[in-house]
Amino acid sequence: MDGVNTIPNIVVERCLGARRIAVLTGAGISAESGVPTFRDRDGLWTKLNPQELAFMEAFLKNPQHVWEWYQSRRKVMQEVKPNPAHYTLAAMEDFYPVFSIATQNIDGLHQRAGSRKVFELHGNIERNRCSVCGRFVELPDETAEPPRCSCGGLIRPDVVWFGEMLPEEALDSAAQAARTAEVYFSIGTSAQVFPAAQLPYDAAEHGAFLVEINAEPTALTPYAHISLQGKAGEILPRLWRAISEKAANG
Ligand code: BJW
Ligand code: ZN
Repeated sequence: MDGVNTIPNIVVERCLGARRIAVLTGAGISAESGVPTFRDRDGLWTKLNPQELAFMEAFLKNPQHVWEWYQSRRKVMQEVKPNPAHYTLAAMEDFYPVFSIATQNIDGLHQRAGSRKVFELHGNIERNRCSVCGRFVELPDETAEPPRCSCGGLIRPDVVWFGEMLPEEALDSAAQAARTAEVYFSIGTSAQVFPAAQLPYDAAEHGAFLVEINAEPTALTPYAHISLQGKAGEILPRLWRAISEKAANG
């Protein structure tokens, strides 16, 4: 089995003593569902150039190219299913009085696993909006090229590209959750993309016990109180089992 086998007692204790838990997730939590990550060994950005795909300038220069990439990723994301990491977080939400997930993922897998309080920091690939007036538009799955809005603007996926602001309400809610959490989890993110990557630091600065769960060390690792290295889909269920057993047996 990969990674840590035993969950350190301090993590179990801190989780048991907490009423407010907040979580940041990234591409790594969906990797075991079959959604590609961005920056690790087989990540998308090792094969594809983000400058050509994840900037508004790229979309305006070659809308068809960007549209086709998102259509192919939509197909992948519609076909995959949540994994034990998503389901564990959904179960935890039922246990804690205050529990929320800020996700950088656009795949909707947390909601499909049953999580209710999810702040989508980078949008959702299932939605489309006008790149000029912002109007949301429903489109058939097989739409082969980016249509035009009634205002003349090109329709784009409702995701956040580099240089764009994050949805204000989601970011504010995520920041508030980070500042008030007693335990903060950073799961499956390389912690390189801001402002999302700032959240765990803010949480720790405001007194949260910071736990990282990631397949490999990241820039955040030295700042985490505990860093659990391995697959989220294995570590999270193990952690939740340890918490539940301790809660039952004292
Ligand atoms: C596992 C695992 C398993 C694997 N279990 N773990 C210089 C120039 C231009 C901009 C900037 C700049 N310097 C800073 C900026 C700002 C920029 C930024 O931070 N850039 C950095 C890269 C330097 N940020 C922005 O531009 C943001 N907006 C912003 O700041 O607005 C203000 C502003 C306005 C004007 C000018 C400048 C600033 C927006 C960021 C938008 C990011 N968009 C993307 C694409 C979204 C849509 C899509 O998916 O197509 O979001 S990029 C991509 O990265 C995607 C992700 O959400 C995001 C984060 O990636 P994540 O989730 O961390 O994935 P990975 O792959 O990096 O890491 C996965 C980890 O999981 C790895 O560590 C694995 O080991 C691990 N793992 N399997 C556990 N089973
Ligand atoms: Zn429009």
